[in-house]
Amino acid sequence: MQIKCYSAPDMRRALHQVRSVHGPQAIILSSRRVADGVEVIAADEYDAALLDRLAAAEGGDVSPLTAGKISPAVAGSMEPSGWNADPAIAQLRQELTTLRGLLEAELRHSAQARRSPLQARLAQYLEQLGLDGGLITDLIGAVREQQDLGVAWREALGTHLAARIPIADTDMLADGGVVALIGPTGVGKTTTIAKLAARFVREHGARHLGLLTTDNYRIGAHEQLQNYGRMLGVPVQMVESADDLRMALAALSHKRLVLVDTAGMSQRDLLLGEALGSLQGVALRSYLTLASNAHPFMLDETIATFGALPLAGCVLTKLDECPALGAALSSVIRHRLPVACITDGQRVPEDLRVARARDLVSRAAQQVCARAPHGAARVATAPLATADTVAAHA
Ligand SMILES: Nc1nc2c(ncn2[C@@H]2O[C@H](COP(=O)(O)OP(=O)(O)OP(=O)(O)O)[C@@H](O)[C@H]2O)c(=O)[nH]1
Ligand SMILES: [Mg+2]
Repeated sequence: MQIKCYSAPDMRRALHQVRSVHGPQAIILSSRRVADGVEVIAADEYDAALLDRLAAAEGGDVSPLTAGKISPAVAGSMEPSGWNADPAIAQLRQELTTLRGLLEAELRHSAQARRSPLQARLAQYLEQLGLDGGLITDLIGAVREQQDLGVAWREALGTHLAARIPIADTDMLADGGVVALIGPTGVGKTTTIAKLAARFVREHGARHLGLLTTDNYRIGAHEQLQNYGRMLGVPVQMVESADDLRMALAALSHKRLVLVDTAGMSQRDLLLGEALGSLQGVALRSYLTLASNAHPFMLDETIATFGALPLAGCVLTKLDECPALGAALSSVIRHRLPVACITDGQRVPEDLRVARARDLVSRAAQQVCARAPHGAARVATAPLATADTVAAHA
């Protein structure tokens, strides 16, 4: 059974597409309104099991809707209202959407497997990294035709994935100036500021560092940074407004580096972020802090929200708690957001590293290996996943 999804500005044009591919006997499995029109899922064969389930949910007979039988006038009534407002139908639609996803993935794999078994296996391994589908297709397209899976894997990761990861060309500490960490709640901003501060103090001394926090409206929130500041011998100043911040930065202008910690995401922080970005004559760089173990939707939404501000790059945190780094890598690649540094633990200042594409790739590869407890996957990925083999290829 061939199932395909069609998108068109309206139902009439969607059905035209369905008929031209599957013929007049095409079965319409579902239709729904989407942002830019309608989406229709159609099949070219009768699926008795599926229709039995529909019949059971309807409490009677359900005939397959065929594209040939649907007139343009009726097509309008198939838009998601009325008949499919029924919860049972809504549940079926949900199941069909899931089924569609599974079938599409399966079809993609089997089409690919027919074309090239090696590419199909490579795609399966790349999926285990957590990379998104578009990036996987891109990587597979870039790998040269060859017979050896190991060579293809190393080339896909060491050469092509590594080359696509944007890395910040500025050094958060060595370049000095004013560095602010912004981002959602609990992603590790304050801890990372403390790590950066401790590293800087170790290399340059406490007197060249300034510490500011905008996190002044949550009870006790600033104490976390105050404690770190005390340990390092650097006073922490709280600022309440953009004006405060401007004055504080003017007062700290003789410092080689000023680190600014902010509170978690809220409209207030965004406004403050805009104020940070609009400060003229200040060498300020804002870095978005992203928890690498966050859901891909969350990562995309965060980048979209904070991307409205001028960002110098991002910090990827919690790599130690991230089961598949590919999701975060896919997000920064898709949004072209350079990674400046990574954190992989709670220890201050040990668990902080300057970002390197090869290191990120080999961490991602090692996760695949670690997740394959034994058997074929482990055997296949173990020699591929070590930092040396991937890095050597880059
Ligand atoms: N495992 C792990 N935990 C981390 C890492 N970085 C920070 N954390 C922990 O994450 C928690 C939140 O860290 P914070 O630094 O307070 O996060 P924040 O972004 O400042 O949070 P808000 O100020 O509430 O927005 C703390 O328990 C940290 O110890 C990391 O790289 N790995
Ligand atoms: Mg904080």
